[in-house]
Amino acid sequence: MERTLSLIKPDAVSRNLTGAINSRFEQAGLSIAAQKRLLLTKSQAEKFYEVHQERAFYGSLCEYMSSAPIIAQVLCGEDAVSKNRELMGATNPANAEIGTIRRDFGESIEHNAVHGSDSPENAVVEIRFFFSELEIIE
Ligand code: IDP
Ligand code: MG
Repeated sequence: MERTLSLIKPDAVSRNLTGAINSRFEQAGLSIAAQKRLLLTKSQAEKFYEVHQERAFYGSLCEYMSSAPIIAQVLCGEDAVSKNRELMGATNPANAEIGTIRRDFGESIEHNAVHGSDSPENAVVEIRFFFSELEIIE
């Protein structure tokens, strides 16, 4: 069993797509081991995305991610990190394969519906950012 951090981003939460996105995870065999709705502060978003701080889109991304509620969740299952990345599709919805979450629900390269950890090592760090061990029930 592996864990990954998933975020349903403001664009998708505000369009009531949480259930539709969660059903993609569950149909693919990923369980939701923890889930909560939260509104990040700008500085929390900056901390979460600090690896991108040199990128041109960093300011806009952090502004966006703190603009409205998100859903944070821990997905759990075999190869959860790579399975979730496959379900998500490419960063830019326009380049994502048909049937992926970003292709079907993303609005733009920034407003692309979901975040998913990109490695098991980063998943541990990202899960710890949002959840205590007590909140994760596999
Ligand atoms: P990922 O989410 O597919 O791992 P990253 O390169 O880690 O993609 O970028 C993090 C997030 O930053 C993306 O999901 C997207 O919301 C945003 N982003 C990435 N590239 C751009 C860009 O060129 N313009 C605006 N936003 C971007
Ligand atoms: Mg990334």
